[in-house]
Amino acid sequence: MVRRSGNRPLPSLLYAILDPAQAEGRPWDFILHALLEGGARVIQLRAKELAAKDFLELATTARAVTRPAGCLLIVNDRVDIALACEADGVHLGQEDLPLSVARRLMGKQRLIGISTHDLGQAQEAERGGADYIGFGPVFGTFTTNTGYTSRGIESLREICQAVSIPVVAIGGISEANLAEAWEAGAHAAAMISDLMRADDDVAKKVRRILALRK
Ligand code: TZP
Ligand code: MG
Repeated sequence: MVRRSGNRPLPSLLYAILDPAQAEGRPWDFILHALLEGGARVIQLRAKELAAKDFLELATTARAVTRPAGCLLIVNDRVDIALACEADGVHLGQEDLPLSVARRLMGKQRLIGISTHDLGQAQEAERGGADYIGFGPVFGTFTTNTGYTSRGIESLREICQAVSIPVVAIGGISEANLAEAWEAGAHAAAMISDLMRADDDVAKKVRRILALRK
């Protein structure tokens, strides 16, 4: 496990989400290496369309390269796969395993992030012992149908003020607008499509993003 330091469970302003289904045919391992080369130090694996054994294979390969790079690996949705590949954490939505059950399975050392869409869910996740929350969709997104309208930057600001665990902004975040999310108080900004479908070099994109806040 990559150790986290003190009360900073997410050691990066960028929370990169690697989702092979959003990569428009680009090989996922190529994108993974580019993310690491660019300096991504938190990567979530999201693979809703993959069978468990294929997801595990992907996660195990990702673990082998993220560990030496000092990059946190978070598995989306699946506690079993997170444990099996020795990920640093799991990210759960409102319809996934309850936080209390996930904590029992994951233990105290591994991270648990919870997707939230309003103040009540954010506060509940914090009370329940989540290490961080995702909040969104902040902006419009075509990547997934969350069933929620865009929450906007002012709601993000409100959430960031209301909870003391890190907030990861998600939904329609791009290189062009992620500074707005940081400015609103988000600890990190999560990106799927803007990274997966980058026209230019993904490593260069990550470098440019991280340089925005140096
Ligand atoms: N949860 C809320 S919005 C979203 C998820 C998984 C999708 C984010 O994808 P993108 O491409 O960064 O808008
Ligand atoms: Mg989920």
